[in-house]
Amino acid sequence: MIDLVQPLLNGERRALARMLTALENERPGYETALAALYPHTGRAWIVGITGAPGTGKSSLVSALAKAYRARGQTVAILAVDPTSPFTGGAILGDRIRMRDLAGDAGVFIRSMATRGSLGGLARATRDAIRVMDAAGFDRVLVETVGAGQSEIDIVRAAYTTIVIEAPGLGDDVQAIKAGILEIADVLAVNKADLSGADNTVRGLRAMLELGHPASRTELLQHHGQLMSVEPSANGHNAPLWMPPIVRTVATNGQGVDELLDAIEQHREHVLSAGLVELERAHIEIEIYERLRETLLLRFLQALPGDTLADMLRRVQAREIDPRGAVSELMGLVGNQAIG
Ligand SMILES: Nc1nc2c(ncn2[C@@H]2O[C@H](COP(=O)(O)OP(=O)(O)OP(=O)(O)O)[C@@H](O)[C@H]2O)c(=O)[nH]1
Ligand SMILES: [Mg+2]
Repeated sequence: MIDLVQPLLNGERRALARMLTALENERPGYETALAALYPHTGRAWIVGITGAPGTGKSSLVSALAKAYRARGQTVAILAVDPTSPFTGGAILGDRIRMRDLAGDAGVFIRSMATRGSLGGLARATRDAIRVMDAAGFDRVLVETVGAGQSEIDIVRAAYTTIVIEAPGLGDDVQAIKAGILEIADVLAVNKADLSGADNTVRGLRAMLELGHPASRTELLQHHGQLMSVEPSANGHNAPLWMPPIVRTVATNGQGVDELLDAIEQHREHVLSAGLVELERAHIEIEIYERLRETLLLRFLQALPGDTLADMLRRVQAREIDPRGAVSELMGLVGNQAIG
């Protein structure tokens, strides 16, 4: 695997593709190669695109990629599908949708489906983003479907998150999970050519005004304008970002330039408000997750035979309470599990 590192850094697509396959399949040696690539990461701007099935994520991602190419920037696209057990039909559809990007050396497209656990997918996604970053792409666009914890986990690796809504999916705006709205840096109302788009925009605006942190914080008079503020680490008050709502028609490109502008404005905002802090927060989350996983694994490996099964039975039989069970298990394994 390690021999893929240099060609990948030189921008060889085959090396990039092989590295992504290696990390997806956890092929021996992939971790060493990832570690060698890590110092070359931190340059790409990572954009997460999420939303309910069929809202037009893939169409919008390929339209965005085209718009970025028109501005001279290179783009890698990672389509993550937590619902599909293997690379199946949905991905084939995406291939067709993204066909007009084929043959452009400034665009790289890759899809990834669930292998084992969702946690495993989130980890593989992070790694794949890093590999694309190291390969030198200016922007990495990560598409993920759904509504729940899985895409929130995936989107945590992004610097700018776009949440896509569309009218006419029977998906009432009121039903949007507050959680998904809270992770949005930019809201796109796609399929703006369909009737009902105005309602979707209105609903989103109402929810934003009610629920967004930028509208909850104190409003200060600043340069003759009302804006909300948050204290930043350097002691200055940086303006809070209020997610803009952009109407798009992915199928004809309408609004796509505006969406791209909104992403770039958010990027400027993050760069001026402190990318260092955002990155530190991402790293902290990742390290905690990896530690938790590693420690748990070691602990379970250190437990003798059916101790755990036996303990579960005793808890169910009310012989011991769950807290007592954990404490007894800890006593059994002691420090050798984490040594
Ligand atoms: N009328 C209209 N149709 C659109 C628009 N954008 C996408 N579509 C259509 O909506 C359907 C779904 O588009 P996709 O881009 O596959 O949506 P997606 O969110 O990636 O779907 P999944 O990945 O399956 O969740 C396709 O038939 C598109 O042609 C739009 O702006 N207007
Ligand atoms: Mg899609």
